[in-house]
Amino acid sequence: MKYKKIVVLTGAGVSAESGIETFRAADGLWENHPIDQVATPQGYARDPELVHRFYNQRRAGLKTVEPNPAHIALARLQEDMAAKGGTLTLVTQNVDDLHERGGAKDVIHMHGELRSMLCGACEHRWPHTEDASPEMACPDCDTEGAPRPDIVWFGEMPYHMDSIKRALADCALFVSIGTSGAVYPAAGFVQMARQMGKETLELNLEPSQGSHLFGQSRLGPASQLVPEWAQSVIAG
Ligand code: BV8
Repeated sequence: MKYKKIVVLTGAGVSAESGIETFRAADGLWENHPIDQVATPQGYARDPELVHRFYNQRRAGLKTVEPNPAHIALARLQEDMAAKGGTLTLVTQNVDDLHERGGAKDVIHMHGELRSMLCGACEHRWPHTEDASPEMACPDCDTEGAPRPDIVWFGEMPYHMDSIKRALADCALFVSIGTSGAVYPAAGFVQMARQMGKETLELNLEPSQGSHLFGQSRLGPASQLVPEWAQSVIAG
């Protein structure tokens, strides 16, 4: 096995062919909402009803989409590597559940998940797949209006950063798939990997903002590039 430990970072591009709109396709508007209205704590404080509606719509959308060959190939590679004593750590900026539904395990959702709610009062988290509203009470501390989408908004600290940094330090190869490299700290992982002497590969539809930082950059749709790459790793 050429690589015993691989870290993969995915972005909205890996779910695009499943029919989930990418973050930047709509030039700064996200399903017709300015980002600062729906993906910042200030936007939530200003209009919690609007923000809950925005996430309800995306959470409901999960029921209408399926994992694509890229999600499935990553899960298979993770399984194959584990069977040979290797590790594929899957870090995603996506808040959808397609990696899990494609078979991936221990997915690190650094920007949170649509299917989870977070209590703003007691920090309790719980699985939530239906609509949410500002009137909801926390099932743990009963505080009304405290539950919010378990999503990392702009200006908030992404989740699991310590585990991600440890995985990057331990890996032999860092692969970035379907991300524009526009949002930090995720966009900075390639720089961290390079500084630690890791091999780096980008699989993306078009050059990302960080393409020049990757040892290799392959352009094309994830549903084609990812299965091809995964096959080359298994055969390698
Ligand atoms: C932080 C959750 C610090 C929401 C998201 C000023 C003020 C405040 C902060 C900042 C600031 N300036 C900079 C920052 C930092 C900021 C940032 O990076 N801003 C950018 C815009 C400059 N980052 C943050 O705020 C982060 N937090 O810095 O905290 C801190 C420190 C101490 C203490 C407290 C805090 C938090 C960032 C997380 C924000 N939340 N999502 C939600 O999802 O509802 S980010 C959002 O962007 C999504 O998660 C998305 O995944 C992510 C990145 O976008 P991409 O996934 O890359 O998607 P995109 O559409 O951009 O690109 C898709 C790519 O796929 C394209 O390249 C396309 O070509 C390709 N593609 C398309 N189709 C295909 C394909 N590829 C292959 N196949 C295909 N078929």
